[in-house]
Amino acid sequence: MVTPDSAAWEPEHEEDSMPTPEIMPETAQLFAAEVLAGLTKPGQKELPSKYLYDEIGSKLFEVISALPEYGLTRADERLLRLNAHSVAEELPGRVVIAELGSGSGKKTRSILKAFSRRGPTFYHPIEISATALAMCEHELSDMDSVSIVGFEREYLEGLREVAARRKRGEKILVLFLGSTIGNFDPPADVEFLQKVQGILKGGDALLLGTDLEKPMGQLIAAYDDLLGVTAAFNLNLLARLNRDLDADFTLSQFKHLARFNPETRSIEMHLKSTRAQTVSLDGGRVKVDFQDGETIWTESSRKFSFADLSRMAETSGFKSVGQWVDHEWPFAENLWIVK
Ligand code: AVJ
Repeated sequence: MVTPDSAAWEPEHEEDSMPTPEIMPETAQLFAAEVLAGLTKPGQKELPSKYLYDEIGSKLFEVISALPEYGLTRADERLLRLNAHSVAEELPGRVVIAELGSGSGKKTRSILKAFSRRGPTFYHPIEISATALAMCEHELSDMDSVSIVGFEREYLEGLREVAARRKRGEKILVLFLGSTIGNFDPPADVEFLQKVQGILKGGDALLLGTDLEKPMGQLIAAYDDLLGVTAAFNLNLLARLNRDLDADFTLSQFKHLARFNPETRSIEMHLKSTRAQTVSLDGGRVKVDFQDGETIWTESSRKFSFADLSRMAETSGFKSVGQWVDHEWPFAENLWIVK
């Protein structure tokens, strides 16, 4: 794992013997700042969904992925398993693989396998969650012809690092799987893809996993499962603020809510305050008032149409060269090349 050169970051320790920190110092500052901004902003309170994935959240997401109601991860994995070779065929030559949000690393295996048949392969998972990064490095450590160098960074920062290390003649393939792009509300989705494109060069590629539109009932069931795992995943965000930001949320006074927003065609997760209450953060230095029934918006998960996908490729400077679709759980892998 590569860690930034920061004076605050115990430089006297060796990287290998160092315990994996939950969060880097500058990442921790951004975390506190973004949480505060989201909870004190006028109107709809919100928390960035990227903070759902601390150790407990990452593990709960693994469980969600195994639930019968939630077919997204299995569809993603199926598509990659069946089509990894077709993806590799589209990208001849030397290819370095960078992944935005490594997750557990499980679905990446088939892609790495397809590329490593050609020879030694470099893989750079980029993650702000130390837990997810460690899970991924562990999961893939048996792949002898794959060298893993992970970056505990924000996506774009990590990708810039990968691009800066590029050797002559190498192409970069960026994996952005699991429909994480659906968590970026328009126009942030296209703006993000434009930034990715801007870091890359002509001929580099993006493999983008996108969840497709499906009946609302199926979506509600997937994001409000009967066992309450998604509810726990969502509520854990408040537990995390209690742990990491010295907050005092009473978890029993917030309720998980999943609702479909037809305007944005996304499933939204909220945490609803079941009474009027005041919560303190930072050991009492910050107070946040909640009205009875007021919600914190914690995630949007957009469901895409094929028209959305072609428009997104076009406006972000990519050319689509392949698309693979799962029909059991409508989902698409899209292979785009930088124009
Ligand atoms: C991992 C971002 C794809 O949006 O479906 C699962 C996260 N949230 N259940 C999604 C999630 C609630 C998930 N992604």
